[in-house]
This record gives sequence, structure tokens and C-alpha cells, in this order.
Amino acid sequence: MSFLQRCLLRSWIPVTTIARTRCPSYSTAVHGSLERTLVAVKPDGVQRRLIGDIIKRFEQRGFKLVGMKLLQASEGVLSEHYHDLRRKPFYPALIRYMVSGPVVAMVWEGHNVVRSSRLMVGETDSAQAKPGTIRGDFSVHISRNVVHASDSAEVAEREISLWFHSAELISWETSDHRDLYQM
Ligand code: IDP
Ligand code: MG
Repeated sequence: MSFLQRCLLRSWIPVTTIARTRCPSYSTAVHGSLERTLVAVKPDGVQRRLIGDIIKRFEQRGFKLVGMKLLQASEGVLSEHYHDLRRKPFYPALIRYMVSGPVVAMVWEGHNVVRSSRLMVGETDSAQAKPGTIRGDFSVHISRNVVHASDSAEVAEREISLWFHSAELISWETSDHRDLYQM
């Protein structure tokens, strides 16, 4: 096992920073934006049996699943998760919606995954989301927009640690890595 692989196995976030600082052989050309992000299928997406469709899009894009669970989110976790929105008029309804049923929380890893997943998810307002995006294909209203994705690397780091224990995240090697990235 290479030094970089040992580094990646020991450390789970932020992979890029740790690899750069601890691994001299780390190549920014190959792994420059290797990141992790939190994606969640919201209760409406679970109810509408969209879990598989949503996972499929991240898999076929080439991202790596490193954590996943079906859970009933608590109001405590959601109030932290949506802390910035707590004064918005829609906040109480948002929390009611998010506790209305199970969610599927996932952590996806890959090159530029934070930005790419936001593009794949589409605009917050489903009415503005482009066809081809998850929200643009599967939802019609901002209040039931099916899926969550972290909106920056810093937010991703905070959200992943809010929703997952480090032991729930698996560092593993995909056999198609050489077909997805220049080595
Ligand atoms: P995002 O999910 O695209 O990051 P945020 O602005 O962070 O969008 O809002 C979080 C969630 O709050 C949205 O995904 C949506 O479920 C809900 N939300 C945002 N704005 C509204 C609104 O104007 N009415 C109802 N729900 C909203
Ligand atoms: Mg957001």
C-alpha cells in the first residue's frame, strides 16, 4: 500500500488538505479537488421511491459512495443543519417536512464533488431547476425539492460531521479509478 493510500485510509476529510500536507508524492494534477460532500434524499424523495434514481446519478457520474444510512432525522440535527435559515418564514414548515419521514444521508467522494453535486441537484427552487438536474426532473416546488447537497467544501465538512460518525465512513479503492482519473 502506498504512502498516499495509507494517508487516505487514515484520514477522511479534508482529503485534499491532508494529502497535500502529509504526502509529499501527492499530485495536485490528479487529486487537486478530491473532496467529500453530504447528499441527502429528503422525505419526499424517499416517499416517492426516488432513492435509487438519485444514487444512480452519482454512481454513473463516477463519484464514490463512502457513507450511507436511512434514518429518521431529529429536530436537533435539523436545527443545526438549517441553522442559517432559522429566521426565515418557511423554517418551521421546513423542519416539519424534514421530520415527516426517513431521509437517506450519503457521503460522496470525488474530484470537485461539492460543485458537481450542486450542479447535478439543480436550483433550490424546483420551478427554476433545469431539466436534467435532479430537482428539474423530479420536483415542481421549492418546498418539496427531493434532495440536499452541501453548498461549499467548508459546509460539507461541517454537515458530514453532523450526520455521520467518522467510523461510519469507509475509505476504499474503486477498481475503475484509473479509468476516471489520470494517474
Ligand atoms: P439548498 O437546499 O438548495 O441549499 P437553501 O437555501 O439552503 O437551499 O434552503 C434549504 C432548503 O429550505 C431548501 O432545499 C428547501 O427545501 C427549503 N427552502 C428554501 N427556500 C424556501 C422557500 O422559499 N419556501 C419553502 N422552502 C424553502
Ligand atoms: Mg443549502
